[in-house]
Amino acid sequence: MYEKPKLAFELDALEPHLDKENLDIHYNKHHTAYVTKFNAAVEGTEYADKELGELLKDIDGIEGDVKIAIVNNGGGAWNHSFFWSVLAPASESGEPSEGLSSAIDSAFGSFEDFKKQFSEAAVTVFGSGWAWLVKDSEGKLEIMKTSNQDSPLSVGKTPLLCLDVWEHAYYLKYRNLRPDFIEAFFNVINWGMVSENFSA
Ligand code: MN3
Repeated sequence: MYEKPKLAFELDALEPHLDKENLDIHYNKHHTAYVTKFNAAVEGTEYADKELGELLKDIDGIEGDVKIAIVNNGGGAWNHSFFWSVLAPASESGEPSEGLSSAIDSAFGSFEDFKKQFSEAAVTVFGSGWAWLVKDSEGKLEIMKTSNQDSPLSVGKTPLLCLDVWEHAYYLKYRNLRPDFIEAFFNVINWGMVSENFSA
């Protein structure tokens, strides 16, 4: 049984960058739906008591309809939980740790170059999906995009930061202006958590 984590901030705490109404629907409706459907799909199966992140890592060993449910609804449950964890009110956003900062510099050139490349990835996700900062098994950073609710865990990457660019993530406030949503997101990144993810 997967349980949706509580938000570490109030629904209006990311205003004006991420608005309360959209966050409310996103967290309380969309995320809840993924969790409910995932739990229903694995109930009574051998996967019911497995840790969701481990299921997504080992997805190649799973077959049939339950695999599709784990990828789509399990992925949706995990991705959103992770997304909330890397958000923070602008006043608590902080900065990347020294270690993460130098890894960003060596992978992308500078923080500004990283921001540009991450934003470009997020803008160019076609249809629904996510942009990610991940590290590979050797600790090297890269930016990747996934479609729908696919997880970097399923291709051996460790997520450090992500951005949901499904229209449901931003449409109430930003309408068709995904680039404005991406720019706003950079104000409410929980760099403390991203740095922890990097050094873990
Ligand atoms: Mn979403």
